[in-house]
Amino acid sequence: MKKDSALVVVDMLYDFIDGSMACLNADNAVAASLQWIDRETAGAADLDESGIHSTLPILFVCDHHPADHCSFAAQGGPWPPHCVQDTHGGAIHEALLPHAREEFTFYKGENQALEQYSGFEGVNAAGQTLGEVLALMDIRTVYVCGIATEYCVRNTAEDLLKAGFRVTVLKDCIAYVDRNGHEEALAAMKAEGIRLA
Ligand code: VGL
Ligand code: ZN
Repeated sequence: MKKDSALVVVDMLYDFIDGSMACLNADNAVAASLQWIDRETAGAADLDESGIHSTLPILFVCDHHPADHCSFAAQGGPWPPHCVQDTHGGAIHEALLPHAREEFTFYKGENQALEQYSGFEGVNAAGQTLGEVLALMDIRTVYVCGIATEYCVRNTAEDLLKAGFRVTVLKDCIAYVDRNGHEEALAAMKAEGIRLA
């Protein structure tokens, strides 16, 4: 793994895995993401004292909605309630959690009145955006895994590409709402210049 690479894990949160919006392939995507991380960091003598890899920064995007978010059906939106702040459904899957650190965790969808599928402008506890933190670390190549292909994975990958990053979506490490939608989103991303690996 080159020094200028990072992994962005999008919405690997319980509501998208086995909760109110459980997505297809979610269990496989979690397992495959862990395998990818293990493979890419194998042999790298880069664990800091808290067991975090310094040569492969892993950044997490988290849907993080207020209970009356505009995207929920009760407010006329398309989705059931999901990823409500401070609920289990909004928590990162426990198998991935050891890789998460606060300054690399970015929240989106916090504004009641705003749908936000892209993690690019998600903010961490210090108020920095994902885009800012990647730029500060001189990251040029971003690998993306997570949920859902058609929504947050696609929007995040596209915004990263627009911002000038080389972007690779890990196609075995993503889960989706609908299989056809997943295939269409992959084809569209590929046509736009996002790599699939
Ligand atoms: C997402 C629908 C609603 C996603 C988030 O993570 O793709 N999809 N909120
Ligand atoms: Zn959402």
